Amino acid sequence: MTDGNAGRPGNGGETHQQASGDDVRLTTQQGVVVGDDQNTLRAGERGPALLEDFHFREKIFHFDHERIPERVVHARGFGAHGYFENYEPLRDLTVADPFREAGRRTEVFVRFSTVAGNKGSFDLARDVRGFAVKMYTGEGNWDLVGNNIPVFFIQDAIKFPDMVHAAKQEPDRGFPQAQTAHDNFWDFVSLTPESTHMLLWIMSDRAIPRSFRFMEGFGVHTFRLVNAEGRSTFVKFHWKPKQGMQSVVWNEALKINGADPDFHRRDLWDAIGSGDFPEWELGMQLFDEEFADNFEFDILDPTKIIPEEQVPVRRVGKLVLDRVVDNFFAETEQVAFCTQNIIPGIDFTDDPLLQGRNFSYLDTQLKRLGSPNFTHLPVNAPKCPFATFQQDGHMATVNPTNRVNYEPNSWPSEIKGPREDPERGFTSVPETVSGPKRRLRAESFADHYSQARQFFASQTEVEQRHIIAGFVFELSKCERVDIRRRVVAALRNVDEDLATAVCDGLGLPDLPEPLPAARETRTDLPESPALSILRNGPETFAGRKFGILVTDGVDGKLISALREAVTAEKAILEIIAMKVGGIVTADGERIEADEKLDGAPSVVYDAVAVLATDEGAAQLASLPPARDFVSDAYAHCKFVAHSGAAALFTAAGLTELDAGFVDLSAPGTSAADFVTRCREVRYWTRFAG
Ligand code: HDE
Repeated sequence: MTDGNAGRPGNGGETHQQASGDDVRLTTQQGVVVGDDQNTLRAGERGPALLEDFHFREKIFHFDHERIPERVVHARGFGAHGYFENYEPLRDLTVADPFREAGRRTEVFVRFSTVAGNKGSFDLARDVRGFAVKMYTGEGNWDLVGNNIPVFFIQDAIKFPDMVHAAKQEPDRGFPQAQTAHDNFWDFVSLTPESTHMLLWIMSDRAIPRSFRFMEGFGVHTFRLVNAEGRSTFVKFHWKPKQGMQSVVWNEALKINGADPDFHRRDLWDAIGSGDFPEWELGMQLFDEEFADNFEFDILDPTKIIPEEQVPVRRVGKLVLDRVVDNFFAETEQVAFCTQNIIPGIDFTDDPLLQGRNFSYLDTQLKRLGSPNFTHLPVNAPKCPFATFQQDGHMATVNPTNRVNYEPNSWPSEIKGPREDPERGFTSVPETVSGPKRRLRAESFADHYSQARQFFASQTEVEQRHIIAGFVFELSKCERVDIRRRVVAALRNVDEDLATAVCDGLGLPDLPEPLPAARETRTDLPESPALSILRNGPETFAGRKFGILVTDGVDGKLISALREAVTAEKAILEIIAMKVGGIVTADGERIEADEKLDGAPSVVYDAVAVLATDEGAAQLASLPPARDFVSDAYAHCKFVAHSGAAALFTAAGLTELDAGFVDLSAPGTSAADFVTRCREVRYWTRFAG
């Protein structure tokens, strides 16, 4: 017999390929060949099931235990493998293994996630995205467990359970799912002024990214790099997407969640599968004690950034994701990130949030994965040599085979086992710490509004209006008027125009008095253009998705011209038709569709085209999904190419087409020029609020 179900986890518990072939027989987990997998063993034709049916019992037993607890936060995520490639040696700064030589590659596993939703929630929640990177370095695993937003809601880890409870479903009713648009969240944050800066970020387009590929990542806390002399340099880590930044608009997010709840994971899967490997550059903001002492805010405060204009981001290498997982559960679900996983050359700072995280992540893995041996799982195991005296425990698969399980010992060298190494081993920066033992929030953490103001001021007008709309949407879902008022009262400390616009959007009868502030808001912080997505918009349409809605009888040459232009731009093209079987062009050529119209609304594309005959357009005009296709494309400021679609536009109420609409059959227009315009991604001139 061949390897059957290949049910032989090796010593490392590696995943295995499901065997297949004509002579592969189904077995139990004990290797006994199964004779009948359709019927339970029973007494009599219609009688009761028998307890001795070991195959049935094993099968059901295993099924009953398939689930493990989902992560308490960041439950919904998607992972991929890749590598980090270092640009130049950073030996003056750090001894950390990945940064030692130019061109050095380190294997990585990355998991992106939303925070609040359960495992089965939709991808386009308004939420922070996790950006967790595990680097399997030559000197141990280094986990940089970051987010796509560089600040956080709270300054002390002791508030994390409250913050997360408030954000997630309300406990009596178990909803709302994956959204902060409810009373508990806004009640908590409006009583927690330190969250204000983060609120501006999550009400901005940063919280509704177009996909994981188009967002930045941040380590959030200040860390340290340590060189061979023991000199330490402060560092903040950034991930910069090579694809550029891009977000959806909120109305699109709402619709995408219905049309394709897996929008982000599908995007990553498809991009990697098609060989369009997403890339980010690792950036470092490097600074010393002197800068830290003179900076306007405390570098240990995780509700603050250091503007890039003040400390530039040095790009030190690139992250490439080039392999999807073989098995979602084994890799994406079982991967265990721990902020405490650092390597020689990198060290923590006393950021109180980071200190608390260092406790939480190890603890939570035991709950989730059920055993202290979760490091034996292939996705979690280091890829460098490792040797410990740790043993036993549930599901131990890395087991000592000789007599010695302690040190010091005096056994001969063949069996004495590993020893510590003061030269090469990890050592902490010998920072001097002293002070009275107290529960205290540092005075240097007390300014809660100045950087929120700076963030708002650094946005384009379009982005500012999105932020205002975000606040209005979420607060309109709060039942309690006093909570809405309290948020507006806090926003008055950020920016009067913002507060007034939100107040107006909520229809409050009067502007509430500002909340008392521990520190007066600084109005002198300069704008930081790096904080805006639109000011740093992509220069290319590469990696984006273009949808063409077509009908029978259209000019095949128009489709070919668009296909050519989109492919030349390294974007993806999909054909949408009334039937998935496709259409027949004027020349009699059959073109298969990728999607049927009502399964492919324009919200899942970055730009669209409608190519129809008069008859086809009249048919489309009678279909609600077709009318939505164009009216949504219009409302979401998309570029639209068209030919012969007038009847559809009229039916959708689009009587005056603006410059974002390009008639491909008009003289002087070309598919190539149109696709070049799509590099702007949206025709914001149309934006009416
Ligand atoms: Fe997390 N966080 N976190 N967090 N976090 C978890 O660990 C926690 C925070 C982040 O894809 C948990 O394995 C505390 C900041 C990511 O597997 C848990 C505090 C940042 C992921 C936990 C924070 C993050 C997590 C839940 C406040 C950005 C997903 C499951 C002190 C820098 C990792 C798990 C993955 C996951 C605790 C705040 C990022 C419970 C106590 C700030 C990306 O341990």
